[in-house]
Amino acid sequence: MPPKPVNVLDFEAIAREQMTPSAYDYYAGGAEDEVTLSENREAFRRIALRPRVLAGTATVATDTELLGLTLPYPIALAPTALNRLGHPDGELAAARAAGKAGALMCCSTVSSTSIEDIAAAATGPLWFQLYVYRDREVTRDLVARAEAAGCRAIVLTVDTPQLGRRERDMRGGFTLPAGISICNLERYGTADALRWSQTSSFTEYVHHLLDPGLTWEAVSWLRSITALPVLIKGVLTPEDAALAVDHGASGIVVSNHGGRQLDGVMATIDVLPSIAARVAGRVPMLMDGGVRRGTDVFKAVALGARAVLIGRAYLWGLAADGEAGVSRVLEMLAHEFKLTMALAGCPSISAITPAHVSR
Ligand code: FNR
Ligand code: LAC
Repeated sequence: MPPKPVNVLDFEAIAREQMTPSAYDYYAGGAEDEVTLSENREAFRRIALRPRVLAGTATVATDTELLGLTLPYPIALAPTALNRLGHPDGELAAARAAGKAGALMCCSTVSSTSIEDIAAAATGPLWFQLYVYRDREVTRDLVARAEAAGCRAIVLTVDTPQLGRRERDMRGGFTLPAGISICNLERYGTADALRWSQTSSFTEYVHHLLDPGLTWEAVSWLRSITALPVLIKGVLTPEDAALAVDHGASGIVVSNHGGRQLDGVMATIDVLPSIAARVAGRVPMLMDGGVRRGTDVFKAVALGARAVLIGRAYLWGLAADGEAGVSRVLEMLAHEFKLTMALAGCPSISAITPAHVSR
């Protein structure tokens, strides 16, 4: 590997050199003008820290409780499609790295490795991210398989009734390279998946297969077919957060899909406080979007997140150096977060409060 990466941004530079341009663009890109993609980062930069001193931080504890799990730190792997675009070991490398750290990995429906194979490689906790297919029997079976594989929660993504316009992918004609497929879906008849892999775009795949007309009914339906906790991913307003709680969600993921769906929405870290106020601790809240530094994790926790999910950050580690790269990214972020806690005067997670940031 080229020069030793010392932070997540270094990993992105290495990944960019090593990946094909179209795979890099699929990972890195956002929708349309990528306003939200850059806002997710900019918004973190606008928030300043308010450190307290002489707070006794010789030891700092980062362990975090989340829906029955004890995590080593409030950083988990976000569901991201097609990890084998980044590295031949794909999701298996990610699962092994997460497992070694005891970190939580949320597996994507549209992974390039089946949920069964990921679960066999995993030694840490897994969640399953669900896309609802037009065919509810396929969807029901996906949920049953996730349960059977040992996943501890279902994360229903609700911001993708259609795919956002990813113009980098349109320009680059993004398609699946030979040998990579959406493994979880293969057994239901490969026609659509095959057609996509040979000739058409990811947009077309989503358009053909995913249900574009979901309503809150889907949440009730999902809760009726599984005993696992259901989290709702893609909430950006207090109104929808309240509806999610009313419909029995066990948790909320404040997310704009990393700026890949509706361009022009607010940065997630900016909407977090108002959503936290409405949810008022009734269910745990997670957030994702733009997390590249331990200070970002700290800001998210200060503003009400129980944990953050990292998408591109781990994908850059994966693309640069497989399992070892994902491990390094987790270590870097965990180390930076712990250092931030020490320097900000917070010996434990519960000591981090909104008063530790200035907006
Ligand atoms: C995603 N994301 C995503 N979300 C989801 O619910 N299901 C999925 O299959 C995917 N796939 C996916 C692929 C790639 C390449 C990226 C970058 C993202 C969104 C992901 O879970 C998360 O919301 C964002 O990645 C968070 O932003 P950052 O951390 O990438 O800035
Ligand atoms: C994406 C979909 C798969 O963001 O969630 O590409």
